[in-house]
Formats: sequence, structure tokens, C-alpha cells
Amino acid sequence: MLTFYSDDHRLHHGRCELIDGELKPCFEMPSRADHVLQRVKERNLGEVRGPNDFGMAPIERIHGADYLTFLEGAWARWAAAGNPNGDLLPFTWPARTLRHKLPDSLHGQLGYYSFDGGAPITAGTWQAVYSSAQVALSAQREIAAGARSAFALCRPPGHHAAADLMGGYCYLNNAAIAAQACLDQGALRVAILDVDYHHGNGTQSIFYARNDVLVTSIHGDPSFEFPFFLGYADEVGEGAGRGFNLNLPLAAGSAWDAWGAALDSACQRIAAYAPDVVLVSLGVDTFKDDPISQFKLDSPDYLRMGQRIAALGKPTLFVMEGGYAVAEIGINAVNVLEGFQGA
Ligand code: B3N
Ligand code: ZN
Repeated sequence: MLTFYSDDHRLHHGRCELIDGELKPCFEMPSRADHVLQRVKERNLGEVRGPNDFGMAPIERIHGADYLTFLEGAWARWAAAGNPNGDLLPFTWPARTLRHKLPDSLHGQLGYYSFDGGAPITAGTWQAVYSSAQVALSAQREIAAGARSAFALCRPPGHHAAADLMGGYCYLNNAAIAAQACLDQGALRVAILDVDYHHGNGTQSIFYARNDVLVTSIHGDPSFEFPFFLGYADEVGEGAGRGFNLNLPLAAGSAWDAWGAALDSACQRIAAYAPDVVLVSLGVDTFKDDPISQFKLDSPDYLRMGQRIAALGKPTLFVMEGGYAVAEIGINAVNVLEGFQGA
């Protein structure tokens, strides 16, 4: 299996996030991708390639032009205002009772284009997120060219990013951009299987009214888990998309028995959809020792995960999402890929 990867991910390194009233170092850090890349090489998974540059057009198929302009220019505006130090973080959001009108101020726009304070903008964030999207698009091209599978080692991750919202460590929705590219290159149906511990609210919202992308997700129940405000089982899609969104929220403490049964349900729905391509949002923060999550999967379970996905018998694009047990992130992510390859 080919892996696509860009060193540009290092250009994004947020300093801190708010946890229990304290500013702590970001869990989403460059060493995550380093460990995955190292494991890909150790296990001889296959060649590692840098991304091609497909430009902005495929990104603009998913994200609004105003949002992209904001994201690309935010740091320069912040620096021009004489604030070159510190990450750019929002602190006010257009919540209920407030107007959803785009303000002129940089800080107002930060709140307008985000849903939480978990997506810091630094000097290199735009280049990192742009390259992360190109990594996904490059892996997608391999699939379009006939490969059975490809791995996009994306960082920053993407599945929380909506058409014009960043949050949850995500800025551009790499999986959604790749799914749209599949359709634009001739696929009729794409199925997304999001196995990250957190619900991919961005991916769901992007495709919620569409039936050409089936979105399935197994995640911590939003009644207790981030992102809290989307990801319930009764969210089934709307309009033409009704019946094409499947959420499988699970209780805290869920281990392979419950998780594997949910994977089976998701796979049955995907098989019935008969997609041309399966795109896996591959988060491994379902791991038992993940520092911010509450599922109990163990490393061998990721081999089983890959085997079950392979049984779908579809061209499969893996796109890296979350996972914060840094010492094990490579083992767990590559176990999924090896499980898939060996099946
Ligand atoms: O949910 C959290 C969080 C939970 C527990 C923590 N501990 C026990 C130290 C710390 C943080 N934070 C909210 C931001 C979560 C973003 C998740 C991004 C992700 O992986 N998405 O798939
Ligand atoms: Zn996650």
C-alpha cells in the first residue's frame, strides 16, 4: 500500500489548549505523524511518496471561498496588527440569541469561522493544512487510477471541519475533499466509514443532504463526548440525503465486542449501498490508553478492524484523523492497514 505524507505538517504546532481550566500543551502535535511514518517504514508497508499539488479547486468543492480566504490570511492579519507571538485562538462565538453576521474584526471572524477553541492558528497553519489536503488528494488519485488501497498520512486531521468552520484540531476536511474528488473523477457513490473515537461532525454536515456520499460513523456518544452537539443515532440525513447518514454512538468504556459489532453494522450498510470507493476516516483514539478518550480497543483489535474493512472488497482510501497515545499511534494505525492488506 502506498503512503502519502508531507513534512509540511510540522509547520503547524499549536502551543496550548484549554483543559479543565488550565492551558496545557496541545495533544495534537507533530510527533503523532512522525510515529505513524516511522511505523509505516518499520513494517515495510510500501513506498512513501510526497503529495502532488492539485491546487485550490478541489478544496473549494467542499469549503467556502470566504472561509478559505480567512484561513489563509488570518496569521498575516494578526502579525500585521503587531501580534506575532502567541497562537491565534477564538474567544467569542455566535451562539443562540446572537446574530450570525460576519464582523470585520479578526477576532470576530475567528469566532464566526469556528465552533470551539481547539483549532489554534499559527504562522505555518495554512501551509500545513493545505499540504494535508494535498496528501489526501494524492492518495485519492491512486485509488482513481485503480489501486486497491492507499494511505493518506494527513496532519492536521480534518473530520470536524465543516464547509466554513474549523474546530477540534481540524481546518480543512481532508476526507470530504477526497470523497468529492472521487465523485468528480467518475465515481457514482462513495461511502465514508469514520472509525475515529469522536463523531466527525464536519463530514456529516457536509454530506447531510446528499445521497452520493454515505456517511457512517462509530463514536463516543455525544451525550457525554466531544463534539457534544452532533452525532446522535437519530441523525439520518435530510432531503435527498435521508437514509444516507448512519451514526453508531457507543457508551464510554466500549471495547472490541461492542465496537466490532458496530463495525459490522456499518459495514453491512456500506455493502448495501454498493459504493465505488470506501474512504476510512482513520482515527485510533479508540485505543484503551488514549489520553483524551474513553473506549478500550487494544492493539490487536486494529488488525481485526482492517480485516473487516477489507471484507467489503472495495477500493479503500485511508485518511488519518485522531489518536493521541503517541507511543502507540503508529502501531495501531498501521495494524489497521496491515489487517486490510493481509486479509
Ligand atoms: O474532549 C476533550 C478532552 C477530554 C479529556 C481530556 N483529558 C482527560 C485530559 C482532555 C481533553 N477535549 C476537547 C477537544 C477534543 C478534540 C478531539 C479531536 C479529535 O480527535 N477528533 O477526532
Ligand atoms: Zn478523535
